[in-house]
This record gives sequence, structure tokens and C-alpha cells, in this order.
Amino acid sequence: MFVRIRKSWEISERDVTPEAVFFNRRRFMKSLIGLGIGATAASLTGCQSRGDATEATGDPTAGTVSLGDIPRNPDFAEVDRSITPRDLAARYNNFYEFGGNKSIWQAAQALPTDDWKVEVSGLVKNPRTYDLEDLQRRFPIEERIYRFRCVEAWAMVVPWAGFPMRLLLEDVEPQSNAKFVRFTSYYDAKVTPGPGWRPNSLPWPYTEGLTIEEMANDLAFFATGIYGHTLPKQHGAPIRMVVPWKYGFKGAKSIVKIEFLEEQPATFWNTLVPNEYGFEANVNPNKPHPRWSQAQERMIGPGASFSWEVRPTLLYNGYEEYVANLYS
Ligand SMILES: Nc1nc2c(c(=O)[nH]1)N[C@H]1C(S)=C(S)[C@@H](COP(=O)(O)O)O[C@H]1N2
Ligand SMILES: [Mo]
Repeated sequence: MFVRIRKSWEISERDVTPEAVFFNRRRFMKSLIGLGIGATAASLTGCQSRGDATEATGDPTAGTVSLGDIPRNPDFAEVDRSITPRDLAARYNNFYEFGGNKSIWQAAQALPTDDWKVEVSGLVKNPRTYDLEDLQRRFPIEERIYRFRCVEAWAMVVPWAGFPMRLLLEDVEPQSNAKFVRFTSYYDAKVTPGPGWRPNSLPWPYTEGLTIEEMANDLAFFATGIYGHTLPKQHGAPIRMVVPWKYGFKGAKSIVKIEFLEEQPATFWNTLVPNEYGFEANVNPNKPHPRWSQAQERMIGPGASFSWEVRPTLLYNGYEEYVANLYS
């Protein structure tokens, strides 16, 4: 292994990969060598490339389009802390299809978003396949400032643009036996090989799930934009879920399918590590992750993570008044 000196703005390996520790690096290196690309493996493992990608080379929001004047929902016009700078949020991401560290924004540009379709099927009266124009026409877009909390204890505040999931529920009309919803992210092993994530060894595609009641909650949101612009690919273009009272992994990106089901669906993280990533996954300062405390969180900031603002974690990420009734 090479020895390297960490630059001040980098984040230690331990800080950034708690969700990724299960991915077996040794096996990964072997699989790369098997593919005849062993020579480039070192630059793909993340150790070396992380710094390069977070450095100020290139614009991580290039290619996004302004959404113009979007009405801001007055109920979600501010929170108890300042908005995370756009550039920082766009350079610090989890999107494991494209790699196992936070610096995947460049790799994620390979996501093909043309002619996007979202299929809604299963136990609904009106199954539909929406393209982006259909979504725009049917569901008026609004802006909401939400707290966001990753299970890894980093957090941010961002202005999403999109529409409440409830509007889609009303459009497709779930049948009475529909109890759960599964959301599926885009996946094509040719486009998103993910360094080290041998396609067969992980439960791709990325899926997440909610109960119907959770999906109908005021807060549950489909985001098609962020910071007044269309979503950059690394944030889950062109449409992703946002469920701000739950840990970030519940918010599947780049959604292609929504299915209404009778039984609770298996989901990506819950299948991989059921004792660490539960299906419900509500933000809770009093329920530690088996490997770290959830009592505090660090707001994404400039520089190294140890210099970031630390705040106490809020029950349901501060959204108790909206969601506590779901869990009583
Ligand atoms: N398809 C897909 N969706 C995903 C993920 C992922 O790896 N793949 N990561 C999740 C996790 S762990 C987090 S914290 C958020 C991060 O969202 P952001 O990068 O836009 O901040 O996306 C979630 N949605
Ligand atoms: Mo996360």
C-alpha cells in the first residue's frame, strides 16, 4: 500500500465509509485484476481518488437548468440552521452505484437521464407510466427547505423542488389491499459498475420502501430539483425520494419504478445488513447504530469533517409534529 499525507480538507476513511464497510475490498481488488484492469485498481479504490474529486476541479452542478420562480411552501420555508452551500452538497454524496466514497459526483455523470420514465404498478386502480413532462403537467412543483440526516451522522439542509408523494397517490389510487410501496432506482451494470461492487454480490438495483401511510404523510416528497435547479445526477436526477424524518438511505435516487404491494418489500440496505439498517429507519438520537452513536450529527461544511458544525440529533430529525402519530 502507498503511504499518503492527508490534506486538510480531506475526510478520513473512517469518517466517510461507515455504510460501505461491508463491501469486501480484497475481493474487489481480485475482481478488478480478473477483468484485466489491475493496474488502475489503486486509483479506483477511493483512497487516492477521493481527494481529486472533491478538489475544485469542474463544476458539480454543470448541466442543471434553472427552474425559474418556484413557490416556496410556507410551512417549509426555514429550519433552525443555515442552508448548506450548494457546491458542498453537490460534492459530497452517497450513490453506491457509482462508487464507495463521497466523491462520486464525476462518476455519476454517466447516468443516462434522457427519455426518463417512471412506471407505477402493482395494487393500484390506475397503473401509469409517467415521463417527465407528465409529472410536470400533473404535479405542480414547489420548494421546501428540509433537514437531511444520513445514518452515517453527517447532515445538511437543502431546498428541494418537487411535489408531495400524496399527489401521486391520489392519481394512481392504491387498492385497499396495498399496504407498502417499493421504489426502485435506475440500474444498469454496464453504466454503473461501481468500483468493487461486483454486480452479483450486492442486491441491485437499489430499492427502498415505505408504508402507504408514510407515503401519504405531508412530508413525503418527490424531488425533481434542488437549489432552484434541476437535480444534478449525483443527487439522483431526474427524480428521487425525500423522506426527511428518516435516515438518508431511505431516499432512493433516480427512481424508475414504484410498486404498490401487500407485503413489506425487501430493500437494498435491509437485505445487506438487516441489524444495522432497519426498514423503518426513523432518525432517533436515542437509538445508537450498532457501530456509532446517533446522538449528534455534523453539518456538511468546508474543510475537514472534524471542523464541521456539530449539532444534537433531533427525534424524527425535528419533524415529530408531522410524523409521531404514525408510530404511536
Ligand atoms: N440509488 C441510490 N439511492 C441512494 C443512495 C445510493 O447509494 N443509491 N444512497 C442513499 C444515502 S445512504 C444517502 S445519505 C442519500 C444521499 O443523498 P445526496 O447524495 O443527494 O446527499 O442518498 C440515498 N439514496
Ligand atoms: Mo446515508
